[in-house]
Amino acid sequence: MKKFKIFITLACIVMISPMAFAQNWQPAGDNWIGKWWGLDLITDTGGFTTSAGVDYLAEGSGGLISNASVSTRDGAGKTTSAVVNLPDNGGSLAWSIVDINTEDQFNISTSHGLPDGTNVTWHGIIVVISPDERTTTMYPAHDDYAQIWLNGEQVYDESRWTGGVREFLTPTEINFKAGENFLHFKCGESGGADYVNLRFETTDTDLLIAPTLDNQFLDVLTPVEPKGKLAVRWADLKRQ
Ligand SMILES: [Ca+2]
Ligand SMILES: [Ca+2]
Repeated sequence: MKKFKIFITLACIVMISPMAFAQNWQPAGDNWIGKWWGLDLITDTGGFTTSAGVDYLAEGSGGLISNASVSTRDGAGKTTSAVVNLPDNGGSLAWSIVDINTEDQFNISTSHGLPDGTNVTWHGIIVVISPDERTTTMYPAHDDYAQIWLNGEQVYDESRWTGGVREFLTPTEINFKAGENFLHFKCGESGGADYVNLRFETTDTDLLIAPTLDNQFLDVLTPVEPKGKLAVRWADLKRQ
């Protein structure tokens, strides 16, 4: 009888929230986000003051994507095929699932296999699925200069490093739409420690974040056009 009740309860939960159970979403709340859809590091930037003023994504893709556009579904979708070609800043750069150690003061470097890079810039994208429209707070930690775009708009611009890998200077109010929200985090490093980190409000435990814990990114989303090219590319991504 007890087993039957558990079965019925689980069956009801699965029917009510199929998305929540279908994927191993990254947890939100007070968890620092460990998986990103990241670009290979931009190199030889000349330091964070310079790199903050350059849109490497637009420059390297001939305008196909940009800092702002990859914080939208359309632009994020194009990252699966857009080449970011920067001959003087690392060459032909590719996007992939990037794991950061959220306790490592050098996670910009170590997330891309370097011990301690200098004059590099990190780019990462996540999707946050919100059950409702809400105003909440994000807590970015970074070393050095961080810029963040959400749903096509820049929402953060802070040149000062924050003092530690899980320390923040400027908690920032943001608005989520119900459904998918795309966030792009860019961070320019000059020297010494280099880290990025982000979490939302501790009460935001109902947010769902991708890349998922099993390394799925855009292919976990409901395709706009099930038979369209984007959907095909997302499926291709899943197979890689
Ligand atoms: Ca630094
Ligand atoms: Ca460094």
